[in-house]
Amino acid sequence: VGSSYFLALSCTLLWVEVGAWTYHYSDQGDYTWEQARNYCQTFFTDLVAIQNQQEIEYLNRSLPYHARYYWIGIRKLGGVWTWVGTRKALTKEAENWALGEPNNRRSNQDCVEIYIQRPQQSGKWNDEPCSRKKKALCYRASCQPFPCSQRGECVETIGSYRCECYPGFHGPECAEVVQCAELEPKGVCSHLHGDFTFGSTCAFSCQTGFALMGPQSHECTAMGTWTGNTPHCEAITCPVLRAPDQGEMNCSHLHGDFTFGSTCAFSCQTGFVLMGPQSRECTAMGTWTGNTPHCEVLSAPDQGELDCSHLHRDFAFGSTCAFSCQTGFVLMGSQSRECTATGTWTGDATRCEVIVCPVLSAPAQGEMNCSHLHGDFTFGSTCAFFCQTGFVLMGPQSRECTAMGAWTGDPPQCKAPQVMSRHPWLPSPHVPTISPVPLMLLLCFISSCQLPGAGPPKQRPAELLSHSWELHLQLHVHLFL
Ligand SMILES: [Ca+2]
Repeated sequence: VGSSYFLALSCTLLWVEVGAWTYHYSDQGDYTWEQARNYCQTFFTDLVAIQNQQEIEYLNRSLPYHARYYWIGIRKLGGVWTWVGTRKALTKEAENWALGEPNNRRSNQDCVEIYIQRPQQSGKWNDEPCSRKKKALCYRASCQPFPCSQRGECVETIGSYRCECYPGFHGPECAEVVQCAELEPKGVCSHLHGDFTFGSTCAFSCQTGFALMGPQSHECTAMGTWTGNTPHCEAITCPVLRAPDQGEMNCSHLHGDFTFGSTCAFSCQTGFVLMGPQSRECTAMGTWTGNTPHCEVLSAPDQGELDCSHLHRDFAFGSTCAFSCQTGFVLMGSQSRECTATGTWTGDATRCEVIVCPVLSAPAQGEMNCSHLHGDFTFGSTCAFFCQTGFVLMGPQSRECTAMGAWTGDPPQCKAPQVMSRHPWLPSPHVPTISPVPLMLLLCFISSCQLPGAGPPKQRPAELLSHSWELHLQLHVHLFL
């Protein structure tokens, strides 16, 4: 340590230094306890705080004898002996009183001196009135303003200090951080003090189709271990599948039995046909694609027929089945299927779907009454039409959905009576009731004129009249056409 520092201060004080923590005492004058503390705080850190017996022995050996002895940093506060530097009460274990002290003579002994180089009880403490003048025994703290890397408690020792590191830190200055093992698999980590050290946290997640087993987040503890167990990802499982009755199942597993990525293929025994998907896959949701397949005997579809030819054995390898549908139905799926060498049928399931006609509606001022054989407005459906009272149906009374997907007849209409004047068998005021030709004929009949080859007239006038009426009607029809 520099001797210039010693020379600069030696005129006003004496000092004893061991390592970093130094003791100092006033050389020029004596002070009251308050003055002594002020002096110490001004030039050093504070009045000494005696921490152990070793320290006491050291001070008693190193400091010169002074008849009034030295003030130290203990004072009675609220009736309790207190270390003024830390404001902590003096503990029983730390007490170092001289024999018969503290005696509080005259009831005003509230400050503490230390006997140095005294014939008896040297190094011990005595309570004294605070107004007495003694030498100030100071110390300069060794702990820096931000000691121990701010990762520990700085403890003053004789001539030095020691760092009591907080959990997770070590080394003389607590500069070292407790290290944890690197994690595998690597998560998304954040590091407080360094890669995979105390305070580092790592979060884990799994790829699609995998579930994280164990805690999602891990922390490096002060012990250098990670919280929780090592996580791992497991493939998401799907329910276990079974082969269909009269069928077989063949699965391939990517990550584990019936887990994400597993695929199962289905087939049916000879003579049976697979209904449903040929294969299913376990998804990331833990569910299978498609529905449960099952095996069915190859049979004619509803409203259809099956015509099979067998090469070797009934419904065995080489068998071919052709499907057809009844009139009014259309074939959906495979028209023919063949039993292959692997025992499966080629093609897809066959069904017959009824032919659909356009939807009909009732005419205006009318009603419709339909009966459906296979489904609404499909092949075989018939619809009957009616008009409201006072209206007359024009067109067919009923229509039927044909196998061509079309309706018989044209759409009927309900007409009001006034627009019926042009009806052929009703007299109209605007049309002459008798035209010249029938009138002539009528006259001819009435006058008994004979047509060539005809016998004598037998008809009576009434019958003749009805004849003429018929003629008249026919003529009207011609006029309208
Ligand atoms: Ca005393």
